[in-house]
Amino acid sequence: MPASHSARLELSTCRHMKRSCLSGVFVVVLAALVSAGQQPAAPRPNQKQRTFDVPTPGVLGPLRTEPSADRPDDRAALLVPEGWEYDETLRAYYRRGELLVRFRQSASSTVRAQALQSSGVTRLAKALPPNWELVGIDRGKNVADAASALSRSSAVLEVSRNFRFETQQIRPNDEGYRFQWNFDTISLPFAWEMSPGASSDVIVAVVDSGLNSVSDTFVFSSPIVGEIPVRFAAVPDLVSDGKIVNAYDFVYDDEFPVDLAGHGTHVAGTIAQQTNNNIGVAGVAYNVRLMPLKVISGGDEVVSWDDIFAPGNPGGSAAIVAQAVRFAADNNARVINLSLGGTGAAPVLRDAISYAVGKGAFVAIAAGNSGDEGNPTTYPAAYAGEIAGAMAVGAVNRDLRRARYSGFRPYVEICAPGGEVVSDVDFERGVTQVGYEEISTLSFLSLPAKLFALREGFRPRFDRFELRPFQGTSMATPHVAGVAAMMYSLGVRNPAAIELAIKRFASRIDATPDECGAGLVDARRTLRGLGLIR
Ligand SMILES: [Ca+2]
Ligand SMILES: [Ca+2]
Repeated sequence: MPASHSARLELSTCRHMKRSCLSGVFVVVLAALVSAGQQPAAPRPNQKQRTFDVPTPGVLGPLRTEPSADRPDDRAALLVPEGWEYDETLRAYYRRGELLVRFRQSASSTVRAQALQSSGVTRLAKALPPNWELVGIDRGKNVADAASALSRSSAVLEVSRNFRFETQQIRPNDEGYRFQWNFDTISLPFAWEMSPGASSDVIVAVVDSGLNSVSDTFVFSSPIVGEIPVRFAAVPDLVSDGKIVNAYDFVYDDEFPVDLAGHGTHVAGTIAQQTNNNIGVAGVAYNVRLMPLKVISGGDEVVSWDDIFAPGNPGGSAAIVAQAVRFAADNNARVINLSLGGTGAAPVLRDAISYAVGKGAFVAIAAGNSGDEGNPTTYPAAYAGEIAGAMAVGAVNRDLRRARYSGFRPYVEICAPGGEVVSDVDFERGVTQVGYEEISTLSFLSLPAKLFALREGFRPRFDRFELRPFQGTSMATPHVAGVAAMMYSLGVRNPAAIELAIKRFASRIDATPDECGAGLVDARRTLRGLGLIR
């Protein structure tokens, strides 16, 4: 058996639509076009030039469909739960007919009893701090009258209503947060109390299809279609000053890992989307810095835009992914996200991951999307079981069952929400993040149609964005990467210790160990379990 085929890895997004009519026959068409030399230009392959064009800011468009019902705002409707009153000025609930009274230390029990009786209240036995009593207003008496009567008593120091307190989970105000069931599922709002979005000293490398960190036009020089200018924009609600470090494009060998697929953008968003800023959606570890490393081209297309602009590019090969993983570790990435996989063994990638873990980086790896297609062994996920500090992540749907596509094998160590959608606007069941407005990327076209469109002067553009509900173990993986970043920011810096804690404090769900390993990642229990509450 040959020792080192260079296996091609694929992104682990699983779109609801079956692969379009692209097939080997069109790849042959492409090859024929190349060999026929229909374009005279023969620039160097895999090259793109930044133009320093007039910057065009990215636009985050509106939702494509009406969402289903909003979370009801009981307060706005002034629905008051049984036994409580609502103070509109304070915007606070308090127990109906109850007051808390603090007596002077010197007041005898007889004096106290007299004060209560004359104020029309009765002591409710509770073990409160010394000198405090909880009292109930006697039937037919008025609360305000009772409170002022108590206040006038020389035995009484303070009177207050018995207000209600709530858990201080942070519910972000991002308008699309209502779609992020996946964050509630892993108890992220509670975990944010302990680590609000991790911290900027943690760098998370996203080894994927890229991420636009600049707004500009790049000219691709393709031996098939000549020079094609393509517009990109920095991803809105994600890219900001100082957020991106050591970005690199291993496919084109330059510092601009522009995303022509939308996958890397979506995955990076789950990790670090700007949060609590009123727009778009939220991210798990929203304060981290991102290191986008482009190693792979399109999503589920056989021939992606990258394959047209840079035919023969090595994107997705085990070697290029291994190179990026090593680069991440050497440049201080503390967490590495690998939302990719394939059925070819890649020992070089096993060693790259071990190398990264040895340098102190935690690695999250997609378990693979072929659970309902023969459930083959998927790499590099299959290596995770033997590496303490690298975890293979399976996907659950909104019902907390294994998503039908999620690979189930003994190497699956943990699950996270990956979604399971019925359409590409299924915000209720998908993992929602910022992606491209698909129509402007023209990526839905078949290969011949793409080539035709280019010749007719149409250009794909990557500067228009909208919220996209995706599904896949690709979408599950960044949840675990984000939780690892939160742990790291709280001082847990050993990848093996991070893996151990994530497993130990996972929630049990209705899944076998092959399906979900230790269970469903639980951000709150994991952080709390480490005694990290401040
Ligand atoms: Ca946001
Ligand atoms: Ca492991």
